[in-house]
Amino acid sequence: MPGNSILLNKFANGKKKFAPLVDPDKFSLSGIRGFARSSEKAGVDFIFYGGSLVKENNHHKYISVLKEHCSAPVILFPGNQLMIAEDADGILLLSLISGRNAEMLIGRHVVAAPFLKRCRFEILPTGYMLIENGHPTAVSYMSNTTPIPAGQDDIAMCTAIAGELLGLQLIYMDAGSGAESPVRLPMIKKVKQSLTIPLIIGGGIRTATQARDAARSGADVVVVGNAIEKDPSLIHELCEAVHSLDKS
Ligand code: 1GP
Repeated sequence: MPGNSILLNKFANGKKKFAPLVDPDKFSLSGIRGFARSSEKAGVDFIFYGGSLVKENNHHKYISVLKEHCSAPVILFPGNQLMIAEDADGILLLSLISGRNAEMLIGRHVVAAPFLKRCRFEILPTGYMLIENGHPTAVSYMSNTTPIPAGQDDIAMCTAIAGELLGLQLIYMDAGSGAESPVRLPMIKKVKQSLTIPLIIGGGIRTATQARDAARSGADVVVVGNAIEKDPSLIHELCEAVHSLDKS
């Protein structure tokens, strides 16, 4: 486990958290600025930064703008090793434990390891689990892996437990960007009950009700990307919906 665990402690502080996801390819520089300002105003807990296929290499500039206008830590959610940007506060070092593609379980990590070792940011070892949602997503195609079937809660639970036993520090269950439907609530509940490490949920969440339900079912962190890209004003209500559970 990395020595410096300020971010990890923040993930594990027992409070419900909201993280908007920025796919840098989908934002102009002024769009990123607006996004950062809205995130600051809404009081988001983290900004996740990345995507399964990022074509531009403007990370230095974009992350500086995010950090200039928002105090929330910026955490890389990398699709590949080209997305390692030192300006971030941390990186989800993803091992795709729902799949059986050795490259995604360990191969890419070997290539990235010497660079990661030199980076000053915090490394968050994360068990990444793709959950099927009705149609193929960019991430299942790009990772060449089959997601866990939507109704197979026991497989999801056992995969998450295996991830924790292997020493991973976070579990991220993702229905995939733009998923038709989010991860089902009974699956979130079952996985959460079996874990002692924080659970991140994302993919296909579009409304405040869906965000609140995911958090209420056990998500420690709720992640939303697409819906905010389409309607940036949503960031406030999504964040408020997740945070409201700590007040009730
Ligand atoms: C994708 O979990 C994230 O990896 C967010 O998904 O873009 O569908 O919100 P959306």
